[in-house]
Amino acid sequence: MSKKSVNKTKFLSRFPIIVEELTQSLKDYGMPQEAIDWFAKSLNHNTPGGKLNRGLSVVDTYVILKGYHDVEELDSKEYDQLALLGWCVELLQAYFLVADDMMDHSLTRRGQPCWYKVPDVGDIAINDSFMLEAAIYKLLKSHFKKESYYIDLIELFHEVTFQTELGQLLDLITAPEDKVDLTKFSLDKHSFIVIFKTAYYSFYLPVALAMYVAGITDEKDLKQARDVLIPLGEYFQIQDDYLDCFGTPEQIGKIGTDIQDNKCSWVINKALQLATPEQRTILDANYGQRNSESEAKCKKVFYDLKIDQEYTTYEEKIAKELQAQIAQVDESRGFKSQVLTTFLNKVYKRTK
Ligand code: GPP
Ligand code: MG
Ligand code: MG
Ligand code: MG
Repeated sequence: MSKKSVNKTKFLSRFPIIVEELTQSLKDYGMPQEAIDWFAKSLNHNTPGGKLNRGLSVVDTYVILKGYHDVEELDSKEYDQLALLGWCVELLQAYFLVADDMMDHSLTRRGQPCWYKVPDVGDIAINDSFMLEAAIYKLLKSHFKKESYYIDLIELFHEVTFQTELGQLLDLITAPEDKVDLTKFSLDKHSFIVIFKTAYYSFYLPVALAMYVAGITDEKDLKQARDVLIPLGEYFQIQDDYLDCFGTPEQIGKIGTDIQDNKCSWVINKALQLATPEQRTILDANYGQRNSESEAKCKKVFYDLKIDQEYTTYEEKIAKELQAQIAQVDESRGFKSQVLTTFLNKVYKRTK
C-alpha cells in the first residue's frame, strides 16, 4: 500500500469512534433509539466516502509544521486530535453538500444517491444538514475546550462557514435555473463565487486549523497562508470548470453538466470576453438549455475560441505567480513555505 492510502486508512479508522461519541450525546439526552440510528445513518452516509483531501490535509500540514517527515512520527494522542479536526472539516463539507444537493436538485453524489433522495429522508435532510454542522461544535467542545486556542477554532469555523454561505448565495442568484441571462456573468463575479464558496473552507481552513494546534498563530503567518491558499483555491476551481468542459468522463469520473446547468463557470466567462457578436448570439441562444444539441453548439464556440489554450496560458501564469509568492514566505516565526508548495504540487496540472 502507498503511504497515501495508509494515511487515508488510518484517518478513516477514527471515524467510527467519532460517530460513537456523537451518538452517545443523543443517548445522554435520552433520545429514542430510532433517532440515534437515524443520526448515525446520516453521519455515515454523508461524511466519509469522498476523497477526504480536506480532512487529510489538516494532519499533513501539521506534520510539515512540526518538521516531521511522516504521520507516523506523531504520538497517538496528537494524531487523534489532528484527525478529529480533519473530520470536523469533513463534517462541514458534509453539511454543505447535503444542503447544496437540495438547492441544486442533484441526484447523485460520490456515486450514491444524494441524502435527500434516499427513501424516507426527503426534507428531513434539511434538519440533518444542521445536525452535521452542530456535530462540529460538539466535538470541538469535548476535545479542545481546555486549549488556549479553543475560541480561535470556533471563530474560524464560524467565519469560514459564513464566507461559504456568501459564495453559495451569489452562486444561486447568478445562475437561476429557469432564467438564462449571460449578462449576469463576469470573470470578477466568478472569482468572488469560487473564492467564497470553495477556497476558504477547502484550502485555508485545513491549514489554519493545523497552524492553531502547532502554535503558529501570528496574524502575519495566517495572512501568509491565506494570501497563497485563496488564489490557489480559485485556480483549483477554475481547473474544475475547465475539466468539466474539456476533460473526458474517463478522466474526471463524472459527466460535465456546467453548460446545460447554466453555470457561471470560468469557461463561459472567458468565452464571453472573446466572442464575436455572432458567437455571442449562439451562446445566448444555447447556453443553459437542457439538451445535448445546444450543448454541442456551445462547445464548438469554446473550441473555436481556443478556450483550452487560454486555460493552459492561465495555468502557467498562475502557477508561476504562486511559486514566486511562496518563495517570498517569511519563515522566521515558524510557518513553513513547504505547506504551500505541497498544496500547489497537488493542484498543478491535475487531470482529475
Ligand atoms: C458545492 O458547489 C457547494 C458548496 C461546497 C457550498 C455549499 C454551501 C452551502 C452554504 C450549502 P457546487 O454545487 O458547484 O458543486 P457540486 O457540483 O459538487 O454540487
Ligand atoms: Mg451542487
Ligand atoms: Mg451548488
Ligand atoms: Mg464543477
